Amino acid sequence: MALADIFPRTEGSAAARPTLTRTYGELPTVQGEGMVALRAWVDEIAALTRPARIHWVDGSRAENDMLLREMVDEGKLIKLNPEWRPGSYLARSHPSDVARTEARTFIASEREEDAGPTNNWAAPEEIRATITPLFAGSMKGRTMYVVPFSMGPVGGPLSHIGVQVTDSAYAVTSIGIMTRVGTDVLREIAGGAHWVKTVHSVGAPLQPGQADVAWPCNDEKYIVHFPDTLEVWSYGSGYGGNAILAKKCFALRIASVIGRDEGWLAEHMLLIRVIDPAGRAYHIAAAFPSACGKTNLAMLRPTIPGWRVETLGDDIAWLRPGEDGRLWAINPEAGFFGVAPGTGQSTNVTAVETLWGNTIFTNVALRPDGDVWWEGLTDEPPAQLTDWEGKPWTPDSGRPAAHPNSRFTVAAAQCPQIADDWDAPQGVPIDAILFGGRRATNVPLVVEATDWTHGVFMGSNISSEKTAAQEGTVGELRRDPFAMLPFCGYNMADYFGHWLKVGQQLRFDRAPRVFQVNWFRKGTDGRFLWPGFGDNSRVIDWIIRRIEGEVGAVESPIGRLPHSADLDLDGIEVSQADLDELFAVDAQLWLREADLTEEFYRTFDGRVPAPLWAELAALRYRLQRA
Ligand code: OXD
Ligand code: MN
Repeated sequence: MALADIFPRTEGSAAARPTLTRTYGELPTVQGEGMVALRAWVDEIAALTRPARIHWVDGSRAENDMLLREMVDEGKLIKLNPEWRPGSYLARSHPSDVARTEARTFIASEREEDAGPTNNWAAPEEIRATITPLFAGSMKGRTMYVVPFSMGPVGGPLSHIGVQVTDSAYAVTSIGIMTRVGTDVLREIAGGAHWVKTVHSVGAPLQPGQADVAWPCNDEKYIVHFPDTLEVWSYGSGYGGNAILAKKCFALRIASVIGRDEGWLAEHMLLIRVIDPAGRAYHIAAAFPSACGKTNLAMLRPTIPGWRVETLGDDIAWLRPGEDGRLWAINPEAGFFGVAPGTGQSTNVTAVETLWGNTIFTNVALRPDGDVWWEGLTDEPPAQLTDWEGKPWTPDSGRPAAHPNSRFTVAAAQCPQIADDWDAPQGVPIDAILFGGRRATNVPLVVEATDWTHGVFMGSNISSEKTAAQEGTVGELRRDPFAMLPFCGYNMADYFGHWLKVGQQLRFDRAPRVFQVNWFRKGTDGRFLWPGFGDNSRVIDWIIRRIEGEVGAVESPIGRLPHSADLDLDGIEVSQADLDELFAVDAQLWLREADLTEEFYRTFDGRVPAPLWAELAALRYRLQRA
């Protein structure tokens, strides 16, 4: 069935349909001045993209069920066997549309230097002239959905509102999981709340009578951010961050710009509450580049008796200095859009339990019994599967059954260890910030920054080995400052400066303590030195005892290290030799890292703040004397 036939009762047959855009269903009854501007904008986008009809999304369960049912009827979703996976669906994308496309992602700030050397810059007028003809008529034959959404609880003091227009029902149902969608948001808009404009088209108009495909998209892709007017325009892709514009486009790239102007931070961070055996609660925000275990840490099950972790968020945190001098954080999202491969019973049992039902899977493999599978879900693969491209698969096929970037989309509330108050509007006060990467060499298991500025210096230096083949070669690191390299909406050097400014808003004795962690250090024999996963709670235990002043630390040229006797290693075998290697600081190698930092800072044409250059000089001074 063509999408144009979705609503035959109200719209008449496709052949009889006039070319004029019609509105489907209830026009929102919400009144207020803000609605006038919203309607005018929706009309403007419709006049450009020429959809067959407009659907104002109300966020109701009935509406969601209807969209899912229709996508199943159209062959766009496969309904999974409800006996194994109730309320769950599998989508298979076009093989050319499987990930965020960083090379096609642009920051169109008025001035090139405001995008900085780590972003693709485009002149706003030029890129508008390029993409406007692409959007012209791009929704023909399709429904244009208008999705009002809130990042953070609706009306909350740290929350922000956006509206996405999209011609993808798959995007609508994903946004429905990842954000708060619906009429409450319209009421905020009607009342005058500011909202961010986001426009999405898969770029696959349908001619009258033309059959639709399972995953419409276009070979040409543009994901364009206009930070000066707070807009996002995304064309050609239906996948993840390219299509759920609330996530990376709004909650990180655009929000980082809003945060710069308003004095807060939009970060690529998980958020957890850690509860010690005495019942004391601490909040930790942690930034790791993609594929470094953020979701695993967000859903940690401590191996030390008496400790508990409650999940607050797994990907994005918005942090704002409070009047009390502490840093307060919310997770602006309402769901998890996690990478499936590597998520399994032994690595992240909480995630596996979260996915019991009501989940949209994309590009994972299908089992003959109508359930899903991906590499790492179980140790033994099933004997037979249908792979992510719909082809028969056996363990001998010699290729992965699930795409390496296959995903699950599921409501945060479904996580068995979600904090009861995970969507409290005021958020939680942060006690510690962790920066991590995947480093086989050099970076110790944990290092504490001496103060906020040193912590910002550490954050600006996060890096990860690109592949296993390159591990151990200092020169072949991918720098990913604050894990924000693909997500910072403005010049990263200015962003470092903004971090320093936010620090000045905090009371010196209430600012979060900053730590660098590395679960991935290897010995000279290539073995991981640290067991990781649930045992990372042992590092968190040390961090919390540092915060409480219960343990001392060893001063090193790169920061404060644990006395190895202070790490709780009860119940695990880590030899003294491995511990020594885990915390070894090789001054020569660190001096080479310092050279790389200098090289990196120099790419910003003098914009890196002086206090960070001073940190670099001090680091070199300490290393030369080590
Ligand atoms: C994500 C990412 O999808 O970081 O969260 O790529
Ligand atoms: Mn992420």
